[in-house]
Amino acid sequence: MSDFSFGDSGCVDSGPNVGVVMGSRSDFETMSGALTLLEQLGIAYEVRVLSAHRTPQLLESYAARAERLNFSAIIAGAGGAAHLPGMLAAFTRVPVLGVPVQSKALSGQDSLLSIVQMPAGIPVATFAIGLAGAKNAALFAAALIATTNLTVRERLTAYRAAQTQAVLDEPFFEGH
Ligand code: RP5
Repeated sequence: MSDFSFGDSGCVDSGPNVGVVMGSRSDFETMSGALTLLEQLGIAYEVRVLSAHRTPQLLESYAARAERLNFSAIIAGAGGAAHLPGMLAAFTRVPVLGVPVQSKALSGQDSLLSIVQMPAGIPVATFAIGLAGAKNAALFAAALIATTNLTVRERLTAYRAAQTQAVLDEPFFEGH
């Protein structure tokens, strides 16, 4: 299949810590924002294309696998009638971080509302539409891992410090 369907990153600890899933190959450009950050922070992940609509059985077995492997989080991106994050959350207690992918028909409003409006009982943490959401989902997964992993904590702190410094280094700050 595709080069990103079953990929694992080479990262710190043994085995993937985070699952990154998307409803279609067409979501990859958006979800690559999460992959880049996970790599930058040295967090092991695996990537799969799974669909609530097209591969429902695979979705169920993947949720069980995530629990068996004790993933810290699943980042799930989908567009349109985006049931993937909610269905995954229904099948596993692993925290699901939902990324609404920008759809053509409704610019991602449909994706956002179908991910964020979970009825009480099965939560999905929902992020911004598109690339910003994918990046922030990865940073949020890092923050979850950082509660118990000192290495990731230090990397996340350094990432944020570098981001702050980049703003302070802007020439617009001269004379302030
Ligand atoms: C969703 O349908 C996917 O997450 C994707 O964002 C959207 C369109 O999928 P394709 O028709 O491009 O495969 O399930």
